[in-house]
Amino acid sequence: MKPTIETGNGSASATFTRAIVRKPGANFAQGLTSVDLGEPSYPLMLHQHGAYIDALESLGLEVIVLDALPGYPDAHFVEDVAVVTAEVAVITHPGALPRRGEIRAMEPVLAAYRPTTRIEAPGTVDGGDVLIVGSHAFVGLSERTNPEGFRQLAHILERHGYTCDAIPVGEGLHLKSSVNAVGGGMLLVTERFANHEALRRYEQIIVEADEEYAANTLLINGCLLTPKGFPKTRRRLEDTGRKILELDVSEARKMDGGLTCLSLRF
Ligand code: CIR
Repeated sequence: MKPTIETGNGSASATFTRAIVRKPGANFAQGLTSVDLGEPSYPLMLHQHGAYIDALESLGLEVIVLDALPGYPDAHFVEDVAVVTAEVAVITHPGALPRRGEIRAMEPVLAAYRPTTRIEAPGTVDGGDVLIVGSHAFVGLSERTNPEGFRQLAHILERHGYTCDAIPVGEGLHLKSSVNAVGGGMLLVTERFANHEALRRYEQIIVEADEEYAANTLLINGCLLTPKGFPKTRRRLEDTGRKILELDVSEARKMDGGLTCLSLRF
């Protein structure tokens, strides 16, 4: 029987025991970004990344910290290179060409914990587009994840008892930029996704337009990690009764990243 599942990138276990993170490289500001929020600071990025690791450890996770990957300034956004469930680690074929080489460094790490399998070209998938809630996977179709990638991923996950839905992402980088699970079968969604057919059966907390970034909130072992600086969303999250940890991820945000993308949890 499949274990009770809250959510993940996702791992299908209710309780995460491990996370993989990668130290940001000194060249992290040369990564891909679509926003102009000022010059990223490497010392501050390292500090915020350290606080992120501390938060994961405080929630009982063993954190595997990989070294920065020379030549891959986005490689600390490890979520995009794999989809890890209780049964399998799917190594993705990232949608962005400059990030494709990151998978070579992640596959042997995950092979120590799970059987691995791969998304193959012409399929592309970024882990940031994959949200697993219970035994259901929502997969964003985005600039990074294409229909063929979805088809391959669904084929793999369905063999392990999951059902899958494809959801067009439209604007925004990934599905999880806009939709995340906050426990108890509840979703945190931006207004744009609130009425989406596939999401309607879930109770929803709707993030207000001026706090959209806070939709990238991460549920770990009953605690919600949420980005610092979004008071209205924080208050709504407090209503769930869950413990809240606020983390400043200003430097990851400058590079289109956030709380979910900085780790693989399983
Ligand atoms: C990229 O564009 O690929 C990186 N700069 C940001 C990736 C963020 N990943 C995520 O949200 N899962």
